[in-house]
Amino acid sequence: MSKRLKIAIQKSGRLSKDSLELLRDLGVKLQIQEQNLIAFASNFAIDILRLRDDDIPGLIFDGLVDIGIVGENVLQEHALEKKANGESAEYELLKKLDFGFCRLALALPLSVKYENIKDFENKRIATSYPYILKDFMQKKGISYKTCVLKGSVELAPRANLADGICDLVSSGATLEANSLKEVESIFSSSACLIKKAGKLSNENEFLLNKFLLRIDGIMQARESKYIMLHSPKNKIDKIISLLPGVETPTVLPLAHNDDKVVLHMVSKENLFWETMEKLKDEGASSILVLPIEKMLR
Ligand code: PRT
Ligand code: ZN
Repeated sequence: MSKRLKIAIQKSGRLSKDSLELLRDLGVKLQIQEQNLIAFASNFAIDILRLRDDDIPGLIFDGLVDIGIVGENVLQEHALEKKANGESAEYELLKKLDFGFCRLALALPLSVKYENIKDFENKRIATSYPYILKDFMQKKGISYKTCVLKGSVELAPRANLADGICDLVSSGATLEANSLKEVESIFSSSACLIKKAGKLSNENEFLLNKFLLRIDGIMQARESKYIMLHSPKNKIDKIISLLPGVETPTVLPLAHNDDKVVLHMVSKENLFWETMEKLKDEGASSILVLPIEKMLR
């Protein structure tokens, strides 16, 4: 068993920046050399492998790296492919992360009328995700044909290669730019943290548990806000009731003002302008909403 924890992340692409940022937020100090596949942490026994995202699930299934950060779409596609080939694809999903959000969706040209999934019967669908598509269509009992493309899937209908597509969508701008409309979302995805099956060495298990606790703290902090405001003394309960997910606030006196107090509290949700306006209507003033960097309960 390796003494150093091997973590695989995407080298360059949509998940790279957030993956590196997560490692840095965890306190891992890294010197990245752009051309190097591997980076060593200076303050933990960790090696970071920087790879194509498509290579990460296989390395986890084969137990060659301990931990990986990859999109659930890529993970699921590779797991289904392995299973279709009669091989096992074992891993442990440790955590869904709060970046890389997208969905795999079926889309058709704007000019094509769509009622329900049966409209795809015997149609040809272009995709880079043939196994997730097959799994979905089998469950729906639809026969269809595929056109497997690694890129530029959205161009397939116009090039007469396919009737529709099954591709990743986040804002929908790419579909719109290609005169396509989303008609079914078949798989929701975000980046996730996965581990190879089986036990790690004691040292690595210890390090991983430490990181998992820290990730909880980071994710909770990202969702939470620190709120400070001045409240009329007789409106404290009303004001707290307007705030989402607030725990017991700290109440402090306000210098030279006996009618108002200062409230400090952590809200588990973001605070929208509408709520701030309601707080003001109830007499609150000097409302400050601050981001929280870390949280340990
Ligand atoms: O080089 P490597 O193989 O590592 O990277 P890659 O080119 O295969 O993947 P990359 O970096 O494009 O995406 C990595 C992961 O990011 C994906 O596997 C998803 O988990 C996630 N992700 C999140 C997305 C998107 N959002 C996304 N919008 N991946 C791709 N897209 C593409 C989509 O394919 C389409 O072309 O963006 C276009 C649609 O975006 P919208 O905003 O126009 O809808
Ligand atoms: Zn890829």
